[in-house]
Amino acid sequence: MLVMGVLNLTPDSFYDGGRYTTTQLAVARALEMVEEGADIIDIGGESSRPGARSVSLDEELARIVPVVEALTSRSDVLISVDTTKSAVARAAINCGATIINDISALRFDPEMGRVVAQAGAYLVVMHMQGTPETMQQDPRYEDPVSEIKGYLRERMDAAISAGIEREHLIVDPGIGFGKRLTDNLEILRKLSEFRELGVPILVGLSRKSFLGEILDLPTSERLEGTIAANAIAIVNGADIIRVHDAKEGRRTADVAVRLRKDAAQH
Ligand code: 9MG
Repeated sequence: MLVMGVLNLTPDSFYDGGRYTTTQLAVARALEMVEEGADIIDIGGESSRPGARSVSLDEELARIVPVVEALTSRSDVLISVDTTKSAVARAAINCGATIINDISALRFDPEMGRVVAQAGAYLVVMHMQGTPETMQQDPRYEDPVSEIKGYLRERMDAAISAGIEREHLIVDPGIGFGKRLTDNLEILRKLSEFRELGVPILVGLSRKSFLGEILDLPTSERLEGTIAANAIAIVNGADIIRVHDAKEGRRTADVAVRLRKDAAQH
């Protein structure tokens, strides 16, 4: 069970945007999350929030590369880079990243599959209905879990055709990416069905708006909701949780994994 700590180097991400404005602040936060129990640091330079400003290649490189370089020189933690651009992925891999978290699942950049394959890196294949601009415009599913599984199977096949090893794939149902509250709840309830895909399952629930809808609280007040949802996700089969709060994520994971093992023995 792995904990992936979120590090957004963006001015406009929905929770931690604007906090890590220098390489020094960003690396300090990454090292703090490692101390708190994060196994992976997921570094992002472009917000995927609906309506977020798109970022040029040069700007994204300038945000990501110095932090990946500095973190690699200070820690052995696994580094993931949250990008849809193959040039950013290539540069990040060249300075030590081993996981590419591509929310478009290779749809936005035709070179991405080849770059990940040639480097022997890992790829997170996430489901999103549409694009970050359109995804929350009246999303609809007849059967969310089977439609999302079908999409993930198709994108896994695209990754394998590009030369990425099946063993290097991680799937993610993309909580909040083109989903209503009811869809997000159904995905969490039936998460174990994604086991059929035969690769690890990552979920990102941390402080997301579906928790705000349930609690009627802003992002700053969604930690307890995040902990509850992550515990359920782990009991239902998640292998990696993506969190802003690494200490709480680690403790949630340790308890939920123990509960999952205990339930399997009885
Ligand atoms: C970048 N990003 C924001 N939310 C995410 C989620 O749920 N999963 C993944 N893989 N990436 C995410």
